[in-house]
Amino acid sequence: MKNIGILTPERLSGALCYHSEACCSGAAGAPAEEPFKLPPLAFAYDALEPYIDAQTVMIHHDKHHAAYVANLNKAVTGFPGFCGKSPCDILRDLNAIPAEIRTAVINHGGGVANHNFYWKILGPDNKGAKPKGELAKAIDKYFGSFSQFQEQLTKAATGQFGSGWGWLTLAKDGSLKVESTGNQDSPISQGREVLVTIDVWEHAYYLKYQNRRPEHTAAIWNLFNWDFISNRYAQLIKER
Ligand code: MN3
Repeated sequence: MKNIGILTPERLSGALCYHSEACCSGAAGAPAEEPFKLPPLAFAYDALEPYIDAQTVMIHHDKHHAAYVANLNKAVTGFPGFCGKSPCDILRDLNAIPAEIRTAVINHGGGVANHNFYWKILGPDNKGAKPKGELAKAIDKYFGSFSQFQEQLTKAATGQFGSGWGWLTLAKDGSLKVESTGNQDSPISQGREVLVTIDVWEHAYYLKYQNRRPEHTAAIWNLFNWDFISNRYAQLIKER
């Protein structure tokens, strides 16, 4: 059984952790491009209506997500070794990050990786969709049923104090876990793979839901792309 930690999400399911391939090509060590890029959205701003409104999607992606990318590029400026690495690769080994920029890279790199993943698992027309195949079986095994899993993840996301994220993660031993993290911390840094996430920073829902976080965490279940998530899980366990 291979260690699941060696898999890169890019290999499994496309550019979950977007970075620039061209950044290493500058002369005399000067990067030709900044190492990290903002992945474009795969859908229109209004595609997630009525559950997430167009203005929220636009500001969330074009301003907040973009700012994490810009700030991550700024943080690593002058530090070699980031070129060609994805934010996920970097977050898997926090001790390898130079101490003086470690906090900035955890915060902004987490912001980049978490949002890259967030936009990947959401999409229109997923209302009523459910996990499929091996993932459906694993959810039943570890949580009892889909509805019990849904209840646990909703509770973890809603109950996260302050800003953060709710997650479904896959541990190295193959078990599934519902958890939450504060700020932009990623379960990737704890050796787990991420499968589902709910962003509970206020910027993710405030324009439409104001202080009503539970309404947002209930509505987002209409948007999860279970085909993508189930395929990703199947690939992750196949490679182990
Ligand atoms: Mn966010």
